Amino acid sequence: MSRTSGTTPDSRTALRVCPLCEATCGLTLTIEGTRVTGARGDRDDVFSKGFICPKGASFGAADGDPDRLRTPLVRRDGELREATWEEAFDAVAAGLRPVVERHGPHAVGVVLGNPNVHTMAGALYPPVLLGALRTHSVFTASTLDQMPKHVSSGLLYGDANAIPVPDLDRTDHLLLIGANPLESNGSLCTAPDFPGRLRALRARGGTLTVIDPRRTRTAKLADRHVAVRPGTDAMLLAAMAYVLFEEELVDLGALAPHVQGVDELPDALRDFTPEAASAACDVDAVTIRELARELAAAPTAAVYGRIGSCTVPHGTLASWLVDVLNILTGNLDRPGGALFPTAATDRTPRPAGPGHGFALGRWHSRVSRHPEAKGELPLAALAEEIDTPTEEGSPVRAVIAVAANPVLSAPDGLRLDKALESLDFMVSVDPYLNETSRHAHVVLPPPPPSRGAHHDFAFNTLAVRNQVRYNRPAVPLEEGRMAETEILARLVLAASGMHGADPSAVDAMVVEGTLGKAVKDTASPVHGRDPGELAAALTGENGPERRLDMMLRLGPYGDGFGARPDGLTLEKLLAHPHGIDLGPLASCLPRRLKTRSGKVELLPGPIAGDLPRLRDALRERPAGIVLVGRRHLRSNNSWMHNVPALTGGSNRCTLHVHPDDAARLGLADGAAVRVKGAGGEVVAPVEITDTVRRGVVSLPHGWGHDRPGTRMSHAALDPGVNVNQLLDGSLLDPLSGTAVLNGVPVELTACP
Ligand SMILES: Nc1nc2c(c(=O)[nH]1)N[C@H]1C(S)=C(S)[C@@H](COP(=O)(O)OP(=O)(O)OC[C@H]3O[C@@H](n4cnc5c(=O)[nH]c(N)nc54)[C@H](O)[C@@H]3O)O[C@H]1N2
Ligand SMILES: Nc1nc2c(c(=O)[nH]1)N[C@H]1C(S)=C(S)[C@@H](COP(=O)(O)OP(=O)(O)OC[C@H]3O[C@@H](n4cnc5c(=O)[nH]c(N)nc54)[C@H](O)[C@@H]3O)O[C@H]1N2
Ligand code: SF4
Ligand SMILES: [Mo]
Repeated sequence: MSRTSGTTPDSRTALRVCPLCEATCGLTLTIEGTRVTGARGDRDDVFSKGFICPKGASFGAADGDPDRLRTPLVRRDGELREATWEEAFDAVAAGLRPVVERHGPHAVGVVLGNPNVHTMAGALYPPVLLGALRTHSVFTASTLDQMPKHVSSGLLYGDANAIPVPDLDRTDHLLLIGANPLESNGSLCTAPDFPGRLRALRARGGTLTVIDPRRTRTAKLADRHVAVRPGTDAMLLAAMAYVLFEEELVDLGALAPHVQGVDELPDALRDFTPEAASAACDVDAVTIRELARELAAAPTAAVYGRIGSCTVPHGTLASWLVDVLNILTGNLDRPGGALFPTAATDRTPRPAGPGHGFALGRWHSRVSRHPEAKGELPLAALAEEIDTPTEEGSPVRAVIAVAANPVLSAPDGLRLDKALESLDFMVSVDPYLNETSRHAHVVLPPPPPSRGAHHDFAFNTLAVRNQVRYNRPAVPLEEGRMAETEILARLVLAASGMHGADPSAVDAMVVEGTLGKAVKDTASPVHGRDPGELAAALTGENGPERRLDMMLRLGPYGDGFGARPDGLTLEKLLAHPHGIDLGPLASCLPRRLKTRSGKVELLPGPIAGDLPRLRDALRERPAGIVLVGRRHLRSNNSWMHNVPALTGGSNRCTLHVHPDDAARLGLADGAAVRVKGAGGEVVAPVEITDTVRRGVVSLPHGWGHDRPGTRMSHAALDPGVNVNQLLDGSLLDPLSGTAVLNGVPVELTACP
């Protein structure tokens, strides 16, 4: 932090990595007193090099939003009232423990939302909470998002978190499926200035192909745009793999000795001829063949799929096929292709060899018997797990929601509203009183981001360049506020019958457990050492910092507690406020594999078992209109519509309709249209645009801020409608439990 001239005498600057999307741009904040009054891109940031987007530039406005809660709220006589932290945690302990004791651990549901991947607290404490509760009722935003990719990675590589990312800066050919990084700034591919990196790809002679039913800003940048019929990418990708075999274009390159199952693939894919896929996908067979040939011919290439390839009926198969294509063309794990990042806080790399593998369906949801995936049940099934009794097992009676707004983010919010209202107890850790937290008995508000320390545990494992950054709080915590790390540590204590204990005990316990395991691990740099001595050597101002120090030192670049003296420590990181660059992505197979065979398992059983369903889909061709989503650069899921600087203009909740469909259905631009789906109906203004293909309409998510009992005054002025009300939660990708949010059949009627 330093003083700057030119503004008021008490103005200064502080560095902070932006938590508002996955790009993790380094910002230089201007701070006057305790207020963040400006944000610009940090030109010295080792990763983002000065890039900033309009959302990052509004960091101060989002941080200083007057509607953010300042004190805990506790429900008394039916009303949420301001309370002290002590009262709030007393109420949490008193609300949760009886539910566990009376109905068992699974009666407590834990709901984790997206912002957890953007906070240190969200990375460090939920695993401890889940470990303490031992509940099977775990629901996260992943089952509205990337769970298909986790399942596919779990099956292929034995590690659900081993997600290859496209080597954006070096690839010659990028095939981008169902992603719109010009609005989203990228996802499962952390890359500050994604748009600039795509332009650089084209400038160096590379090619960009975009597959999307909408002609997005990203598609407009591309060499080729393929407007696929929503929900059919898995068939298109299967047909591309078919062509690779048929035309003898398969070449695994250096990966060949580490892959099993290649020989079984042609038979498994035999029905997916380009001609068969063509009708289902509405992409001509010639184009499908060209896409496959271009991929095989490129010196290096990467296939990358995101939301539009995940939140669809065959999301896991599509996610698997993305990697299959990378593997068959020799592009997995090689520079210019798709590689696994190595984050500074990753576990100690271990020697190659067989691992524990990945299992699906170790337990099932109570009502619809959905299999668990990665320890989670589908968020789309939360409402029924609360409101539907069964002969065996208790319904969910209490909910702990951390940074989650499922009433807007998940299917059928009206049903979820009722279900949450019926709970014995609910606690929300959330800065806002919104559509979901209004149902809580206790709301625990974290301070604004400027008041918290920051490290990207999750996104560094998905970044296009290995690097590490850490920021201490830009502004000190005010009297009466509590860091989110402490809130979650206290929540762990309250949920596990240790209410009132010192929250630092939670960190100490994790440190003891982790170091205890590390010293017994022959691959660890601290093998054989005394864990007590290692714990005493940790630096940091508080528990979370000590845990970060421990992870850095045990990690792949770490000092190994003295074993590699030049290695990374928290102290060293603090001496580099703009971060430390750890180099380009590098090959790491077979070391990274954790499958039982120790190989990439190309055709895993659950995938082979799901292929017949995809084969059946070749013959389906629904006649009606289908709905897809869209994101806007100045928005973020459900919670940023309260920042005036980021609303208005093109950031509106309108239904995009193709001119031909509008004419056929008698819909006028700006007029109201009734949209009806399986879960309900909404009325939205029509926006006629040929950026959507015929037969497809698009409505953004995260809107519908018109419920009573919320406190988001600006968002309520232009509430929009909740697109997820059109869904009834029954449509899922069966392997991953991910809700189908794209390619959903709807009916449109002009409103008089
Ligand atoms: N139809 C449709 N639905 C979708 C999607 C779609 O594409 N189409 N996308 C899906 C995707 S990808 C996702 S990730 C989900 C997101 O679903 P959710 O995670 O449920 O929703 P968010 O709007 O990201 O925000 C969750 C909550 O976090 C709170 N919050 C913000 N910052 C913090 C913080 O620092 N700490 C804490 N404790 N809370 C904070 C917000 O106030 C909000 O209540 O939505 C999904 N829903
Ligand atoms: N500005 C902004 N940035 C965000 C967010 C935000 O809400 N706003 N949310 C963040 C989150 S939580 C996430 S997960 C990421 C998501 O990051 P992206 O995946 O890049 O997000 P989207 O912009 O929704 O892009 C999905 C695209 O898929 C297309 N699509 C829909 N159905 C299909 C289909 O069946 N096939 C194909 N091929 N395409 C299809 C849609 O038209 C859309 O253009 O963005 C993150 N960044
Ligand atoms: S691109 Fe994302 S991380 Fe970068 S400034 Fe914008 S919102 Fe923040
Ligand atoms: Mo997401």
